[in-house]
Amino acid sequence: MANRIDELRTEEEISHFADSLSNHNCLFPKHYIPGQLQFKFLKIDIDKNGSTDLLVNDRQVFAIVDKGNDQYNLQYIGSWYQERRIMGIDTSGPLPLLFIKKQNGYKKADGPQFPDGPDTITYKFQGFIEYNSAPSTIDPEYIKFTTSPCRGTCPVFELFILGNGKAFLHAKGYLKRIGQFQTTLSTDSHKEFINLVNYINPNKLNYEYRVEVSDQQSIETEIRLNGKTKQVYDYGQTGTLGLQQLYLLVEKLIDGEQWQTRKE
Ligand SMILES: [Ca+2]
Repeated sequence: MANRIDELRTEEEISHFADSLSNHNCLFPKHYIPGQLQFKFLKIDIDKNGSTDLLVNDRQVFAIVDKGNDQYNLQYIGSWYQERRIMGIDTSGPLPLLFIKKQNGYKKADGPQFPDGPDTITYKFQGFIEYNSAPSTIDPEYIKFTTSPCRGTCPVFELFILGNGKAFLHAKGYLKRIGQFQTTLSTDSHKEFINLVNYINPNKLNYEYRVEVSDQQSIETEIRLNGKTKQVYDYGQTGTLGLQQLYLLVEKLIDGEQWQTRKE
């Protein structure tokens, strides 16, 4: 069935549609090309669910994904600090693969230009993620997340999740509940969590990621999986697309699970 993306024809129509989905007011660099809006875009079914989605490969690289019921998600590939560029697309497999170049560091005119080299990503777990052709299905023994305070209102917490789905939360600041809590993750949440942890392939991650900009929050992730412990320090919380997905899931678990106050 046709959707609103099928109806988009021109750059102007796409930019208006994207702006209506975004709080950003600088999605397109209008001031770089006065009076003329030009960017590369592609209509593609990025999640292979039968409905057309849109990829835009410009100063901001993003997709607009049809979520059904006339709802659309704007999904950035990269961030303001870490630019990506789509270099090619392979649609021969079950899900399209995007070949990208990524930049590491703060985006500025005299900054580094894509020193990190190529990567392959796909759309999975409701977002973009580094492609893993053979994810394992091992239950992690535990995972621990620790966030640092920041100058603003970043949530400060320690979250400890055991392989059996039991979770312990020490909520320290800027969360709707403060204190010590525990829960057992719902079956769906637990399964989603384990699938994502396996998909990001923790042992292949760097020990440290860092954005070159001040006043960001850091998060430390410690994963015990398949007899190995991996620690990842991520200043700026944009280390990889997979880690970003994991942090979003952590946010969802803290907000959405039924937490009970923990008695000492
Ligand atoms: Ca689709």
